[in-house]
Amino acid sequence: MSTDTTLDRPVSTVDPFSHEFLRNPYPHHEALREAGSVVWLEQYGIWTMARHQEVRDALTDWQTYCSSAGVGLSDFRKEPPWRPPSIILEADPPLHTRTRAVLTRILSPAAINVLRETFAREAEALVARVVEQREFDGIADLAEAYPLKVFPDAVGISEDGRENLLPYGSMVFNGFGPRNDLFEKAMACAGPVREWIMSKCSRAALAPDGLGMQIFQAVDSGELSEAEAGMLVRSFLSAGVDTTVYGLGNALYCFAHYPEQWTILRENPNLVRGAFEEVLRFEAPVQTFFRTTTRAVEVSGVRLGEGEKVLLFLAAANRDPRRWDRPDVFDVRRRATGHMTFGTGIHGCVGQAIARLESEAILGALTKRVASFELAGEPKPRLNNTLRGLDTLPLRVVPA
Ligand code: OVM
Repeated sequence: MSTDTTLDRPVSTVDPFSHEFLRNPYPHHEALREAGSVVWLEQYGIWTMARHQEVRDALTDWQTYCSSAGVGLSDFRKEPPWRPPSIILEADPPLHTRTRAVLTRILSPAAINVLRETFAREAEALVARVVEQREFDGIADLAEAYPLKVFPDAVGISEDGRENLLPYGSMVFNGFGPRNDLFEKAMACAGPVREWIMSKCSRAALAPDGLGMQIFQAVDSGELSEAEAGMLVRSFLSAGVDTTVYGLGNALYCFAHYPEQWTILRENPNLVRGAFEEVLRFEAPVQTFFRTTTRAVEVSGVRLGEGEKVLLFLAAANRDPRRWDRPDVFDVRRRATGHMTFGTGIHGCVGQAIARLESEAILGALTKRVASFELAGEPKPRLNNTLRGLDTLPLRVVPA
């Protein structure tokens, strides 16, 4: 009898970053949930949690499950990060507390509501255009086109070079996984893309009335250094585009796939907010994040050592039958809040008011103009180490 040997621990040989897993993660999520509260992934020598309670508990306990060693597979204490760490995502208190306070203020629901009219107008115009076409690509023409217009406008970024935003997001979100083929491919054009991104993060590059310049106003009030402000603009450009592109794309996919749910939404437009939460639960655009243990900790009788990586399966928690009734049913009427797609705790998505605003604008405009969606071709997945979504979604709409 000893306390320093590994107790019986559930083990899996699955590779959560293989193409096979990413193409259809759901059977693997179930297997990981059923294997136990915490499961050892042999291929990577890391832990994973896939049940709702355990994912939630780990996200809430930032003292034990830290972010400053990186929220991807790579441990920043053992290998150099591929880019300077984010001072909000990849930080712990007290640094995180200070940077988070600034973004919490700038991105508060009340502050973001100021954007509502502009976001609604842009959504109406774009939706009118694609509905006119009858057939379009739900990804390029809507899920990408909309955030790529309204978000950089809101941040206060110039028009030129915005085509760098998606390649940068691909680098960032593939970068949370292993150094596999997906990461290598995303990094192919890394040099010029990073240069463009960093050039847009300075005070001089930002419009005077945007969200970016509001970060620099926190320098003037003594909350941040000039360099920190630039790094938080980088966080906007890293976290604010792909997440919403994949979220909107997944929403379109769900309604093309479950037309009766679109009918329910059209008949009850007040369900739009809840419907988007259900999309986030059911097809989570952000599937996973990692934490690193700061001490040895016991989880349901299994001992995790200090300095170990833990892969938190947000998307598996979202379909845990211990938490949800009929978890594999897409139901816009359900109470989907409590899903883990925005995370929870001190690192819970600080931009969620913008994500919700974009989805309300687009789904609201679509409910007025689209009677139904049909697939005009086979949707193609866009595989990513962290994100789940589509490369193309050929749609045909029946106008209202
Ligand atoms: C950041 C960052 C990057 C990617 C995602 C994210 C979901 C944050 O650079 O701070 O939050």
